[in-house]
Amino acid sequence: MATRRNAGADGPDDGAADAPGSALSSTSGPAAGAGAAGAAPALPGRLGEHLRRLLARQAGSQALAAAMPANASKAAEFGGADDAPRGERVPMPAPIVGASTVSEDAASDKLGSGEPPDGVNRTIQPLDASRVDSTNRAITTNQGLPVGDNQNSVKAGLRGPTLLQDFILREKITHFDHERIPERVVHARGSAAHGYFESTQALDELTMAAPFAAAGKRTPVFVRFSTVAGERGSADTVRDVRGFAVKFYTEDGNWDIVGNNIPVFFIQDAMKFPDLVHAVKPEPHHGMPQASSAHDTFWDFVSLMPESTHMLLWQMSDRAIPRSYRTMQGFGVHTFRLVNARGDVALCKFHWIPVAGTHSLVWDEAAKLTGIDPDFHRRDLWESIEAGAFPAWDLALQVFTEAQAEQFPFDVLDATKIVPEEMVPLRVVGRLVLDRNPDNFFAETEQVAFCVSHVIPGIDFTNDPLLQGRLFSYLDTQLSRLGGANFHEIPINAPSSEVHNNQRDGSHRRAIARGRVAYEPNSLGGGCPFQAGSGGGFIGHREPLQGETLRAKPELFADFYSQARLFWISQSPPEQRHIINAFRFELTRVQVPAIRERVVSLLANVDAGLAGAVAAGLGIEVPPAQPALHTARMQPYAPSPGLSLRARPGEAGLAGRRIAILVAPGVDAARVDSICSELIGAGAVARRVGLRLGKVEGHDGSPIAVETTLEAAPSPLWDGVVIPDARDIEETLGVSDACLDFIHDQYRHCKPLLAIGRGRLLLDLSGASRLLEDGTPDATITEATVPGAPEGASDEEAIWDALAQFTVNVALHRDFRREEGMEP
Ligand code: HDE
Repeated sequence: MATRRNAGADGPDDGAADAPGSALSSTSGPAAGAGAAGAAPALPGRLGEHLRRLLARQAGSQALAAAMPANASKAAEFGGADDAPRGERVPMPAPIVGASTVSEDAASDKLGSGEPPDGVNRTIQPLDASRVDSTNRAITTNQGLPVGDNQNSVKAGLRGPTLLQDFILREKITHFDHERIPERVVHARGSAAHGYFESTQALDELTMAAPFAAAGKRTPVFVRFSTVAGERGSADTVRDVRGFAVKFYTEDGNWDIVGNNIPVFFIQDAMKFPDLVHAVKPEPHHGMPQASSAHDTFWDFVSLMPESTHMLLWQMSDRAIPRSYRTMQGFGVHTFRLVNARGDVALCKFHWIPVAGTHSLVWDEAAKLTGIDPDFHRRDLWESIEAGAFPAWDLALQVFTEAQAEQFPFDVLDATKIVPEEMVPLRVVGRLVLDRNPDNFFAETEQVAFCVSHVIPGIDFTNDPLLQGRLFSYLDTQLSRLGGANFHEIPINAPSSEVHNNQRDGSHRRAIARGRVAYEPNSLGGGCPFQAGSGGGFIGHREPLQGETLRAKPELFADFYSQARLFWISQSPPEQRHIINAFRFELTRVQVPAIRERVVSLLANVDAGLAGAVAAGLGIEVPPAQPALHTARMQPYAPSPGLSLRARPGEAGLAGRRIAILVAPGVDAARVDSICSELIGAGAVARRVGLRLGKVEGHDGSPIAVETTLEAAPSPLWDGVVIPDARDIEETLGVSDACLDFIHDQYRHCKPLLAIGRGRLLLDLSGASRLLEDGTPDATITEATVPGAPEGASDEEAIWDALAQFTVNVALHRDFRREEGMEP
């Protein structure tokens, strides 16, 4: 399969030199320079061909070096010129001149075609190049040796010891012993998917960033969601911040927005991050608690860090227990910069807005889910994509100028502050869609390496001191987590734009760099790879700086409470109640009363009602408020409705919602079937849930299949429940604690219920009230009587009307007014 190239086409003056022997030696070259070519001795066959090509390469190198008598780019490095020039380069006289070896035309199944890979990097090919499938293949060792016996190790005699010579056993076990890599220091637990970002408008007035080049342009992405505090095997539904990290594979390289589902952070300076993480992680003496902030060291630390107060309110809100990754917002958190082709710079905040709306769990449900299904969010993401209900988010930008930022009553470099939507509106510029699950969790989700420093032309940083620290941290952490400097070559991390530089070597290097040049400037590689210059390459915006080096913060950073209060007053009453309950729960778990008091003394600066309600739950008086710093000025913000989860119910309807249909003997099988089909047809995951698997007999003797049980799939797994009419339901489901608990939990978690005919009896038995605290009917409990049933006239149409009402309620997720009559 070798493709031999015509040696005569290899280069200038090939086949001629006055010192042919020097081309055969790697200790020295010819004494004469360019133009000293003479005739090559006539050697037979391959020897002659090699000599001709060696001479051609020698002459070509001389020509390249001679064409660059000095470094013409050098002058531009000095004096602060605006433009970096493109690097000087000289056309390669012939491919062989840039080759590592003149034998590169040898070909084989391993080497490839023998064609020189001029100007290409094949390590960046699509993931197809790395996918492996073993269908119809025998087991081999890692060296490709077919394994004849995968059951027995080599022994000295049937009952004898295992022999060290069994290299197959040793290879298998050694690989197994090294299967694990260090988990992420934070965000260890996560789930990811592939998809695309589609721009809805060209943003060239604002930014050169490739994904926004044209309306309708699609850029591939890989997105990883995570919790922060828990270890890799911890539960998904703990109270925690969620990571929302997006990697765009653009033609200008990878761009990562490594954000969270909460738009602010605990601390203002990277210097405090290790302290924060050590405080929230399991306490070092006994390794408890797992994945929870409800312990002494966390609250000890944050109550001494009043800048955390704003974040604490978000973290104690329902934002920290999302219903699904599909139903949470994402934020870039820091202020970034957008840069257009003219070099104009704007400031920008990134927001991801879920198309399915912002919906959360309630705490009791979240706590139960950690036992029922610790993979609740991972499963939801996976199943939604498998079912074709692709999770989607709109990308919105808040764009503002430096001049505007100077007028804000907060500092945009302070990551504990938001830019309220009332000050800078959100502008939707595209949609993110996740439509492909990974093939392999480890290779993709675990090995993906996000770095805040991965930016592209058109995106730039600000001096947010938290962001500045992150610029260093992410690259550094990948070095130890992924085992060395070549993690960018792992297929999921490789950009889809080509990589060409002079970085070499390191553990597990995949790229085989051709040629002998690994430095810049050079003439022997024709100047390549050359500096792209400010015309097409990344330079970074120019920013005037003044002042002296120091360790301190701007004064505005000291306003710890104004935006915490803004968040508080923007929450609906149920959301405020949940925040109070979360503080009470977390602080009750704290063992040191003085720490509890210190936290309440922070809250006293936010709102007296909040502090009082939390204190009441802890059985203490509200202590004096922590002293505000002398530099702090409380700002009188008006409520910002967009900060409430209720502001964005979404537009995904039933898509991905899980609905349980309880079945018992005597149920109307045909009606259950049609309800099921109707719900599935609307995108919901509707399943028949019963006391045990198998078939039950319907009211007319026809069988109906139970798909899962009340025990295996309890209430927290479902977004709504249908209780159909069934003969003798009191004696079947009505005597089951599992069933009554199921309905009771649906009720107390404020989820929609639909009860038909005698199914309504279960509402009574479970203690569900039809009336809200204020005496008005609970509109999220829908009931229908059955035609001809003794309890009242109704018709089939009424049942379908009730189902329609139920589906509207499920799309809205919950109605928290029901909670008003309940004790926490
Ligand atoms: Fe991170 N963070 N972080 N972080 N972070 C990491 O990088 C760090 C911060 C965020 O799915 C680590 O690859 C420092 C803010 C996400 O793989 C590490 C500081 C925000 C992810 C690290 C912060 C984040 C990480 C651990 C303060 C929201 C998971 C493993 C200066 C804007 C990405 C890794 C994924 C992961 C450092 C603060 C988000 C150790 C030093 C603020 C979503 O490098």
